[in-house]
This record gives sequence, C-alpha cells and structure tokens, in this order.
Amino acid sequence: MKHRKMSGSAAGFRIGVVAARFNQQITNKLVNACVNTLTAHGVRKENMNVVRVPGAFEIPLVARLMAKSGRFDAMICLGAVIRGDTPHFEYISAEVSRGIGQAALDSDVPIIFGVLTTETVAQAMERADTKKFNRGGDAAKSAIEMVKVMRQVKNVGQKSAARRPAN
Ligand code: INI
Repeated sequence: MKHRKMSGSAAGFRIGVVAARFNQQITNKLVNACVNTLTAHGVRKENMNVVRVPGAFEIPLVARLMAKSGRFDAMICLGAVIRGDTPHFEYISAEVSRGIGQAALDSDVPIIFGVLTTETVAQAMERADTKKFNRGGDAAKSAIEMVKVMRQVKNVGQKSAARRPAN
C-alpha cells in the first residue's frame, strides 16, 4: 500500500463531498473513509458538508454548484460505476469524469475524482475497503493536498514580485 506524506494540519479547510446513493453499500464505505481521513487531518465536522445524489451521473452538477458557491476550499466526488453487462457504464463513467473535470475548471476549486469505475462489485468493494485500496481515504488526502497547492500557487506571483527590485 502506498502512503503519501502530508505536512501541516487541515484545520480550517472547508470541504464539500458529493456522493452517489447508487451502489450504496460501496459509496457508504467511501464516504465514511473520506470523512474519517478528513477528521484525522484536522478538518472540523462543521467545515464538512456531505450531499447525496441519486447516481454518479448527477455528481458534476451538484459539485459545480457547491464549488461555485465560494463556501468550499475543495470538493470531493464519490461514486461507484460498475460495468455489469450494460452499455450504461460507458455513458455514465465518461460523463461523470468529463463533468467533474469541467466543474473544477469552471469554478477554480479543486474537485477530486473519487468515483470508482470497475468491472465488478467485488472490485469496487476492494477499492473502497480501508484495509485494501481505501479510495475514500485517498480522495480526502488529495483534497487536502490540493487546497495547499492552490494556496501556494496563488501566492507564487506575489512572493516573486515582492523579491523583485523596483525599477
Ligand atoms: N449510477 C451509478 O452511480 N453507478 C452505476 O453503476 C450506475 N449504473 O450502472 O447504471 C448508475 N446509474 C444511475 C445514473 O447515475 C443516474 O442516477 C440515472 O441515470 C438518473 O439520471
């Protein structure tokens, strides 16, 4: 299992989570692991907002709206799209990934893609399992890292301008 090093507390970070109800036995695991990891890194309960939507297809619209509200430093999207034997899989997984990417670009808020796309329920369960892949926990860590990256990047120009001698 790979572990990412994270420095500093995420106290004060405001994180929104949009999670699909479809395949709830899996998405509940993702949400729990995500919230527990956010908490372990110092994110306060009052600064987390978890919203449920019917399925993965509905995630991007709600994530975009929440991101554009200015109330969140990062958003996390959680869902499970399982191929089974329906072409639905292709449409939904393509649309949710495209929509989440677009929502981040439209809002300038990092939006983490924590939507599992697997062949089987067993594979999705494994990815949601905190003792195996722990994708919910990973999504939380990515969100915290991205809040820090955005803050650094927003400061880059200001710092170098301050160092530059006046003409
Ligand atoms: N939604 C999912 O989140 N995962 C799936 O695997 C899935 N499949 O396979 O159909 C799914 N369908 C529902 C979809 O996301 C929408 O909620 C529905 O089409 C209403 O817009």
